Amino acid sequence: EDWPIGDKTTWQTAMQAEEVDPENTQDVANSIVRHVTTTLARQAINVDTLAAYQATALSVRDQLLKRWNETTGYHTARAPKRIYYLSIEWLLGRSLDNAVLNLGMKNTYEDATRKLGFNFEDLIDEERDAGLGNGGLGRLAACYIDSMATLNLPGWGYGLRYQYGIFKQLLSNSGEQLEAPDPWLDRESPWEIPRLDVTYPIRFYGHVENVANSDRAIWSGGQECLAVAYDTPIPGYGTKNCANIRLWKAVPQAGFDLNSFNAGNYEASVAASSDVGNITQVLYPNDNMYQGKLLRLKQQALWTSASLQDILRRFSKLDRPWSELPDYVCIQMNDTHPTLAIPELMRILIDEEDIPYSQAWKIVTKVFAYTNHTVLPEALEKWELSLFENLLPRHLQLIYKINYEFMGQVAKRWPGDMDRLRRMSIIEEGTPKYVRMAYLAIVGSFKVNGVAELHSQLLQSTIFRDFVEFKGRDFFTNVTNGITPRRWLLQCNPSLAALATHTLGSDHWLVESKQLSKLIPMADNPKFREAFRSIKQENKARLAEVLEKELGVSINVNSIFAAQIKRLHEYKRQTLNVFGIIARYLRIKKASPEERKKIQPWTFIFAGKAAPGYYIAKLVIRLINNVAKVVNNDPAVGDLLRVCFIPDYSVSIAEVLIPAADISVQISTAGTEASGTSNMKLALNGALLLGTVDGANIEIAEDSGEDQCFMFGHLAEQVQDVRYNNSYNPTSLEQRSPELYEVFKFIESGAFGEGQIYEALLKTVYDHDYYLVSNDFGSYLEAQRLVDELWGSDQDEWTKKSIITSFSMGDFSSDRSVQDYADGIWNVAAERVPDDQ
Ligand code: B1H
Repeated sequence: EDWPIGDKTTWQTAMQAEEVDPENTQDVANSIVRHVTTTLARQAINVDTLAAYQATALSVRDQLLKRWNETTGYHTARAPKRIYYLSIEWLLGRSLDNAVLNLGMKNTYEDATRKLGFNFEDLIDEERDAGLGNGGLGRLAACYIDSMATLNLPGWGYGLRYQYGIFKQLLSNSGEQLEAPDPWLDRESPWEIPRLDVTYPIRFYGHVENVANSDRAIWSGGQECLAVAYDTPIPGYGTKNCANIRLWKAVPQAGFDLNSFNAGNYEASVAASSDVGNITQVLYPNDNMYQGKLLRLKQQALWTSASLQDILRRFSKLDRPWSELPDYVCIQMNDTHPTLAIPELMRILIDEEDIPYSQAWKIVTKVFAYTNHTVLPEALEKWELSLFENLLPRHLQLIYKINYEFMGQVAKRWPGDMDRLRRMSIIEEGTPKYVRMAYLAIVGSFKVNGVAELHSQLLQSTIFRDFVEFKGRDFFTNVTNGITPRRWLLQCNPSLAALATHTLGSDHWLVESKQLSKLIPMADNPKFREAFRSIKQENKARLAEVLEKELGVSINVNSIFAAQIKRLHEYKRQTLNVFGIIARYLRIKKASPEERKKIQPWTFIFAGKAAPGYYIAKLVIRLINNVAKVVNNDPAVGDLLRVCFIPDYSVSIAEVLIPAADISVQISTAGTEASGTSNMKLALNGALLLGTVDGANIEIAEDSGEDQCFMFGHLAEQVQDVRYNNSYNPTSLEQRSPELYEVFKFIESGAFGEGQIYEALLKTVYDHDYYLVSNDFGSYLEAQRLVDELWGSDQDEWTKKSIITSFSMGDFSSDRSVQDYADGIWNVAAERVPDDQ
């Protein structure tokens, strides 16, 4: 075959000279030192740990790029159907350790860096987290791209390259959350490849002219800017395949205004261009909470338009008719944030490709699928119509048309049912009017899914009920979330991973996680139990050291480590946890020496951020920290109780915390947590579930067996009634829960700083108690009592349950989730790059 350019032998010899043998320490050292001397322009005498990290990361990046190129080349040649995962959040964390593990080069890199005078673990710690997400939704995208690469699926992610990720959380002396910017790109990221040549024009505002006798319109004027691509290669495990996340940065249109010599307004035009750069400045720090800000709508518009232009450019090169787009392209929408992609694809097909409306709609509705992540009403996106009309006039016009056609179909099916039309309309009538993004996403998609069994059921019986009647049951489906076992076992808990590999005689479980279940019988093997227990103990000791150093709290490593690590939100009920701690504290203080012997030692660990504008969530942080101060310094407590709030929770902190937990605290009000994923990570690392019957807790309890779990609280089906009673047949808090009443009186007495501070927080429980804190408090304490009993009476039995839990989690691998998507929704197949490629 032809060589595309220059002399083939010269090219190939040059490429071979660059080859690094993955087992050859000197090869790897050469590659690191080459970056020290050239890319970083330093001498050996001048290399500190940071520089060593940078050179090492650049060397690993070279390996990734080789695979990236091979994968891209192979997929371009094969032209398979591709999956595009659109997520406004990518919570990647660090990349170095994960990359060398997935490449199978960790040992070589450890050896090479040691020979160069560095400790690989120290280099890992130099990396800043890529915190381009809030919580579960953003981390899910990161796990899914890891699985797409590992499963050899031709998949790309698309998102935004925020200059500032999730804010840095600091704590004031009074225990309050403070927010500081996270300048994660200050020393540049070795993991991103700027593609300054891959840019697309984006338009905002302007006006629309309809073309007579055509569905077309011409949208012009307004403000134009550019989206520039930055790629992050994501290596699969045990394969050459490498996926890609393409993140967009907003920049001013080249030459726009700046080149006009006669404008006489040089400074104003420079200022106007910097305005555009604002668009991708910062991640919105809300989790499960919608905030209708214009800048966020601009982010969504830029991201969806650039991604679609990129996807369509790739499709165009195949030279296939537009009607075949759905045979080559599937777009998965991670929540409603990318829903603008639906009218944007319509706009491109109709206005730019001159395809009639009805034909365009047929194509569009075969391309998109939508994942819903929440039933909480305050999280459902609905944009004020006026905002839309101004910024995206053509898109609004198309949405009107889409809604008009849709309403016509509903009216035909249910003649005269005006209430149904009002309920199902994409446009919410009233003052002001809104665009309901979830409805637009449903109408424009071929499949909609929830993220755990219960959640998918609830979607169908509550917020999307009308749409189930209209679209039929098969239109809605479930794909239970998952987590990557590479990061969340192999990387974060290497000793446990090694024990699994050693006992199974193979590390195949890393790509076939169901294999882990073969280890369940080892729960009956005393030697294995001892090995498992000592690993947990080491992980606890490692965490205890961090807690003592960072928080100055003494830790009893033989206490029950109970972790509640997640965003602060009323529905997640960190309140239940902290009120339970206060009740325990009161009990310890009152206990006789005899009673005291029965109380087991606990260390309660919290970590998580509150949205900066979420007053109640911030009050909860303040309460936790002030309870910690009192409890941790009361000599009467002895070593029976500690409370730790670890500031600035992140993926890297999770990696230290999760392997050390004995108890996983998952206590959301039933029916509110769509899935949860920290529940899976903690269980995989052997923590027993203390949880409500909610989200994926239910499936975790099913798979590990109820015997292994401590479940409590009202069921989802009971919540409505209890809530109704709390509001309309109110009983006093004292009647609902005497234990909680006592806790409240104690808080109000000023035990944790002036009682008034917490008034607004306590009032939410006194009054409506929307999240059933008082209604579940008694059974929560009872569940804790059962934990105490097991821990105190039978450590061996505890370890058995821990082993069973851990190795029953095979089904919660994101490989299983992504394979479910590939088979049940995307209809895409693996395209593995051949080893000899
Ligand atoms: C989840 C969100 C979310 N659900 C709006 N919804 C956002 C909604 O910035 N916003 O506007 C941001 C995030 N996040 C979480 O998704 C669920 O609460 C978890 O239960 C679930 O495990 C996770 C992944 O599916």
